[in-house]
Amino acid sequence: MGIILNDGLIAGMNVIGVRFKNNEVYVPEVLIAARAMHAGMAVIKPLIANSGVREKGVVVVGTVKGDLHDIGKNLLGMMLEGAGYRVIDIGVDNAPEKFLKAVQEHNPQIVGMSALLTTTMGQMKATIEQLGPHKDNVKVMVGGAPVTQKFADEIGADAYAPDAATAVELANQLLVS
Ligand code: B1M
Repeated sequence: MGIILNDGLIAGMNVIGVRFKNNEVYVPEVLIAARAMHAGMAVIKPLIANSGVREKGVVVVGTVKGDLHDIGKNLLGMMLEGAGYRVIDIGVDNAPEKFLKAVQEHNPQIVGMSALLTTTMGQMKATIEQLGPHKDNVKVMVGGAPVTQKFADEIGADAYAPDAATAVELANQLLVS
């Protein structure tokens, strides 16, 4: 299972990421690769479910209000699922109230917010504020191209991950902290 996921699907996505950065492929190819990864994950999902991997915890993931970018967030969700988490994906363009509703409804250990625009990053702070007292019971992780560790510290997030693989490692650490 790990070989299919790590050496196949994720390795392929990493190749696309590098080529995209080098302007060797463009948005359509990135979208095609993301779709292929989704299709591959759908095939191996039942195997993950039956492989005896114990559910580690529940993670709510979503892109913040005003932001429609979801490729990175989807990749994060897939990698978390592959690592044994139950992922509640609330999609894109989520107002702080929507994150709060998802936290109340699903009682996750971690809520993960993604933002790809400098203009939408601020919604992460607004969401943490909206969580209010619920923030004591859930760890908040943030990520996305414009987000930095400094920004995460400033808004009171519990963790910042520059990529999906690091996000999974940090999720594991957050559960024991
Ligand atoms: Co947009 N876009 N886009 N775009 N887009 C960027 C982000 C931009 C940097 C392009 C540029 O100008 N160079 C720029 C933002 C500038 C800025 O604010 N600094 C930009 C812009 C301006 C816009 C529009 C405003 C363009 C316009 O309409 N004028 C518009 C905004 C729409 C909106 O959201 N309201 C727009 C629209 C779009 C498309 C719809 C065409 C499409 C999105 C399709 C989709 O997502 N379904 C799109 C795309 C594809 C991009 C680029 C080209 C690629 C983003 C991507 O998917 N990367 C992007 C340029 C770039 O990044 N080079 C760009 C691949 C993906 C795997 O990486 O999402 O970074 P990424 O995720 C990584 C990490 O960031 C991290 O892990 C992932 C994998 O390792 N990560 C997390 C992400 N979330 C995380 C959460 C975590 C932890 C890690 O914890 C919770």
